[in-house]
Amino acid sequence: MKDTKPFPVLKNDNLLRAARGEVVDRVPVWVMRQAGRYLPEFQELRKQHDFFTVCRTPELACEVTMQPLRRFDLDASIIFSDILVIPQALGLTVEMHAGVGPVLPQPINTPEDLKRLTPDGALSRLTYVGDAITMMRHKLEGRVPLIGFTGAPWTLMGYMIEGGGSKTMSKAKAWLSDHPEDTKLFLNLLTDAIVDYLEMQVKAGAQMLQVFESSAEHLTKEDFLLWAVPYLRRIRDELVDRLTKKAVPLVPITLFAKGAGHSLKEQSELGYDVIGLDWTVDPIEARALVGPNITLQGNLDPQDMYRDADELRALTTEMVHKFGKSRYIANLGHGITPQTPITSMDVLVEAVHKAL
Ligand code: 1CP
Repeated sequence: MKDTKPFPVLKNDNLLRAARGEVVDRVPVWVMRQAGRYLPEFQELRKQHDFFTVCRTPELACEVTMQPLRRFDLDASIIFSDILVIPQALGLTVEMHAGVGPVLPQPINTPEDLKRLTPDGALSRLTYVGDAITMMRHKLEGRVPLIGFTGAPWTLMGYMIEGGGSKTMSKAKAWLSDHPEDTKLFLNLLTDAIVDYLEMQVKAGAQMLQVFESSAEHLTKEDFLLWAVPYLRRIRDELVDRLTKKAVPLVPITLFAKGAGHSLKEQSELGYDVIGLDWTVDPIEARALVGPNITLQGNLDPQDMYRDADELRALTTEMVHKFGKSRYIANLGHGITPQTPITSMDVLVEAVHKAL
């Protein structure tokens, strides 16, 4: 039976206030992949359960989501899942291989293969994510907001064609020139599934959303504007439209397009509340490009987490000073890496909170 109890009142809403451009008590901080392999308790749980079993079992997904919050004074939680649950819901097999990452044994090789995808009913195969979100909202007891997320169309298309992660995305990029019309069909199909999925997450209790366009780094600026931006725009516009029509309160949305620092101005014109920056972008230049009405998120180099505490503290403080206290959410410039010393998390979080 669905849990219909009202959610606990939010106590620390600094993340949402920063996203909306309101005054914060302290600069909010969370870390991409904050639940994950650098935590021994995550590794331990993963020995007992397959990756997608964790995603599909709300109790396990909530346990893993909670793990970093038990250790660190973070200002947000992010539901444990993966961007590849959408390709799965569209009918592709996705396996998680230890030390390798996701593997799709029957990728989309040709436009003909798009017929294998099953968009009808895809959302009904993702209800477990909504169930985990609803359960997590209760378990959080209002401590911090809960973020939901999705992969963006180009990034998902890349994994679905390459059959997993790829250093070059060469096969997927070949589609852009060899099959432009089929690429549009593919990206539109993914966009539709993503809008459904995000709407479901908000209705289930997600208080903020992040769209991961992690593979933007493989595209030229011209290709990013052609093959990523229109679909990112449609995701945001259609989601806002649907939620508004159904009188569901809107939540802030973050766009994280890794490697797309060349198009910050263009990103800032898509209607997203927050733009996530990777570590290659200078905070002061980014602010000048996006203007005063967008919140920025980021962007410490994940590699800095391997420095000694004094260096990490100094770099974090310097970063926060560059961004300032208004319209800023502190984070790394990409996911925390598996070998990161756990103690660095405390140094990072404390340095952010003390910087201003
Ligand atoms: O065996 C394991 O436990 C695998 C490690 C792992 C984890 C912990 C993977 C495999 N995914 C996740 C969780 C995950 N993935 C989260 C959880 C919430 C949190 O942040 O704490 C999120 C948000 C993701 C999103 C994700 N998955 C992205 C976008 C973010 C990013 O890093 O750019 C991408 C590209 C993926 C694909 C993926 N899943 C896992 C791996 C190792 C990868 C990357 C593979 C590659 O491209 O090489």
